[in-house]
Amino acid sequence: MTLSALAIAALSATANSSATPILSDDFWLPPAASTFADGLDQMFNFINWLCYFFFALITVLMVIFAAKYRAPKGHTFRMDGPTHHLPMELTWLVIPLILVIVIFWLGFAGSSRLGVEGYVGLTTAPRNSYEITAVASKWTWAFKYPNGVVSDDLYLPAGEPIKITIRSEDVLHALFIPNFRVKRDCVPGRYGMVWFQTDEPTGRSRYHHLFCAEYCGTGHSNMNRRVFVLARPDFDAWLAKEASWLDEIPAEELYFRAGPRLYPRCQTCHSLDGSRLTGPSWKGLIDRVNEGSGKFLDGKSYRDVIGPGKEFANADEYIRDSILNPQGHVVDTYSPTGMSTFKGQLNDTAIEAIIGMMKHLDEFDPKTGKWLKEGSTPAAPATTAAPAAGAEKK
Ligand code: HEC
Ligand SMILES: [Cu+2]
Repeated sequence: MTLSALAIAALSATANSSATPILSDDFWLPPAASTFADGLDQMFNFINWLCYFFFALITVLMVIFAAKYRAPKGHTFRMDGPTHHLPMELTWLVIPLILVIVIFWLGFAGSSRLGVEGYVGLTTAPRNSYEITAVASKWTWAFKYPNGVVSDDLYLPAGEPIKITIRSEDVLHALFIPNFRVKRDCVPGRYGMVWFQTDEPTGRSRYHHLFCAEYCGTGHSNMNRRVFVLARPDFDAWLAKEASWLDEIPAEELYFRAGPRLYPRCQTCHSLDGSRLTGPSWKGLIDRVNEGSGKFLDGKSYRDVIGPGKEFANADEYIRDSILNPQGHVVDTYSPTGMSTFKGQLNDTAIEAIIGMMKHLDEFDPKTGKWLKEGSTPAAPATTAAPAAGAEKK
């Protein structure tokens, strides 16, 4: 699969076909969709116009003076010109000083009268904030909710402060939601935080853009996500549904109903058609494992670790371990740091669904991971990413 085909496949796999992004018709800035966005925009505009003003003033005066005081032919320079002009020096000291103090004060402390939130306010989340954790990894986001739900897209309750704790599983990423005016680095080994409040629900038909704003490798652009803002009751319904969607699927339907919804999390690195991406293709994986023919970086073969009485009794156990503990046995010719663990993100049922999908790979579209027999059963599986699930029964 070429990179662009991969990108398109990844996009179509995560996009809720009908939802459209909320964009701006303003030349300068994206829509202001959080409570402090307007104040920050005013601040931005103030500094911006201040710069234009002084740029124009200085340039115009420079041109005028250059013309007016240009040296005529044969001019000899006077060396006894004025060296000081106190009122003028005070003017160009005091005016910029006042401006810089105003900019610093508004930027640091903010002003409730002007509706500008400063650095202090932006970095102190209200106590009653709704808390979500955003985990960035190459090349996906996992948004974790208090009840254990993990979502690919970000769903938010409208009209209350939201605090997002940010961390990275591997390299430097950055969480950027332009419409909310929030952007924060995800530094490996550290926690970051943004908070904001957005009052207007988008519903499920429109969304705000969310980006990774730090170039983090070839799959960087696969980290675009959607932010849906729902009224509290709808949000609660979505959250409850997400918590149970896997459990509601009968075991024998798991691999084709849940598999394609989980596969987008693996898609940037694992193809289904045999092509080599960051990780080994899933095509033929089960055979490699069953025959024991594969090799690991440390020279051992699959035969050495998989089989009765060995480290893994069977293929399922090995694959499960590869997902929860990718560094345990690294596949030959691949990077030991190529995959981050899915511990805490995929439960046993989810892993069972993925293994089932690997075992029935011929039933899935090798490009998109869609189940090819869709429509042949009354219960059509969802093929979008997990979070779109809530949209179906509404
Ligand atoms: C960022 C890239 C990346 C993502 C995302 C990723 N993997 Fe991997 N995966 C790798 C790499 C690299 C390897 C080979 C190195 C190793 O074994 O750790 C690998 C190896 C594996 C293996 C062992 C394959 C073999 O041939 O023995 C399995 C199974 C696996 N991944 C499952 C998954 C599943 C399931 C997901 C999604 C839930 C996933 N991976 C997401 C990069 C990734
Ligand atoms: Cu990134």
